Amino acid sequence: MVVSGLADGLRNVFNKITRAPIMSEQLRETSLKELQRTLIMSDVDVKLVMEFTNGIRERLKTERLSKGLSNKEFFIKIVYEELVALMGKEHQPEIKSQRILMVGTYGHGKTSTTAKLAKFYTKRGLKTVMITTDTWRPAAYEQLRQLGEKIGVNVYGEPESKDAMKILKNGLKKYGDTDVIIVDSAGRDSLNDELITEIKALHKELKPDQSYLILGADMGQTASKQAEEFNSAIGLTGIIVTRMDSSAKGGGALSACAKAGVPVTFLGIGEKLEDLDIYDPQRYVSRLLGYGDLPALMEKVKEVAEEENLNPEELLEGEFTLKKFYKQMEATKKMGSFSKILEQLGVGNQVKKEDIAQSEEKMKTFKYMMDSMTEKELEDPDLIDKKRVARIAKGSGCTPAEVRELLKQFKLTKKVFKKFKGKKRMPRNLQRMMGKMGMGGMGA
Ligand SMILES: Nc1nc2c(ncn2[C@@H]2O[C@H](COP(=O)(O)OP(=O)(O)O)[C@@H](O)[C@H]2O)c(=O)[nH]1
Ligand SMILES: [Mg+2]
Repeated sequence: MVVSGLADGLRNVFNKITRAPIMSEQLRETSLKELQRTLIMSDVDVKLVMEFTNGIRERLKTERLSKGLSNKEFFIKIVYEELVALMGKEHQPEIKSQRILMVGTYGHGKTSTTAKLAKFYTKRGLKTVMITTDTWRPAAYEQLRQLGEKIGVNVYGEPESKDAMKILKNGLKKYGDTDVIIVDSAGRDSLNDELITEIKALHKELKPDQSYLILGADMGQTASKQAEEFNSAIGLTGIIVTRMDSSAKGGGALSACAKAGVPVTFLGIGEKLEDLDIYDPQRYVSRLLGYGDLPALMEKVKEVAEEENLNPEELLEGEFTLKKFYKQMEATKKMGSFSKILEQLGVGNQVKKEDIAQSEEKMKTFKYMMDSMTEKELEDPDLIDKKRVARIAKGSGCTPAEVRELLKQFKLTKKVFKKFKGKKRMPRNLQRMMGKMGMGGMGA
């Protein structure tokens, strides 16, 4: 997908946030202003842009900071989610027999997209035929015939005929029982009464399962007007936005379609027949931001935050034992992978890879040692004298020095926890602090 002004603008905003020491109110406001400017420049409707930033402000006010996320990360998460929402919903094409009517004005890629879709369904094992009812363009039939030849798909047309309805009827007579029937209709320079009458008649005859409007990304926000007009004429089931690879107004077109209430189903992303993407706003936004698999990463962030499920209050209850110490370390380890994810996003603290590897190694040996301890020792490590250290070392295949290190780490951590004990409310960032503490202590 083309790196448009939208992509550059968004990346700039995110980079500024990443580089800033903290997420100040000022940074938040300048970021929101920058986002507005960038979206408007990409031809997103001003009203939509205002709703977008107001939505972000509202969420920042009302939503609790997610577990384990810093203010910066939280901000970026919300901006990302709102951008995705602005661009509409994900499409899941049904891979089954169906009739598709392609409509639109001239030159937006109706004919090429007809062939792209034919290739799409053929590849998925469905027998497909293309029928062209374009009696307006002299070479319409020839264009489709050549495309059909390339992908081995039958094409029906009557190059000499001027009667679109008749062509459709004949085509259906011949190919009516084909799994997927795609009808490429004629366009006009603009949507006029004549075109509406024609596509209404074709629509009535074909009874399509899908009626797709083909729009070039260069339409930007004016896409919504055409979407509304075609929609009220024949009831669209979807829009295919083409030339996403060569227009900076793609964001405007996509948000306009979402606003018009007609789902975007596919994207044309090039001139070749395989240049067709199933529409997925998450993927689109991720690409804009330059994060290849941001949705996957966000999913991981969520998972880690949930899995972590570490309740600091619970850790503080009663005596701080080795078991609790281990639980805290495990959380720390997850924090490690969490930091790694955020680092990939470009927003996390820089955690050195060696630190993570080292701490994971340590976690393993700590675990072996703890497995060699008795329940009593785990509950009350003060019991562990020199003799017991030797026994634990032998049992776990570690050195006595390593066992002593574990006990030392434990005592240090216990001390910190004692400080918090009795305090009703934990500092919000205790988990992060514990994470850092654990990482630092173990990695050093
Ligand atoms: N770069 C790019 N060009 C496209 C895309 N879709 C169609 N085109 C080009 O747009 C031009 C018009 O396409 P065509 O299918 O004939 O449009 P129609 O008049 O709506 O049938 C052709 O040169 C296509 O190769 C796309 O997604 N990306
Ligand atoms: Mg055409």
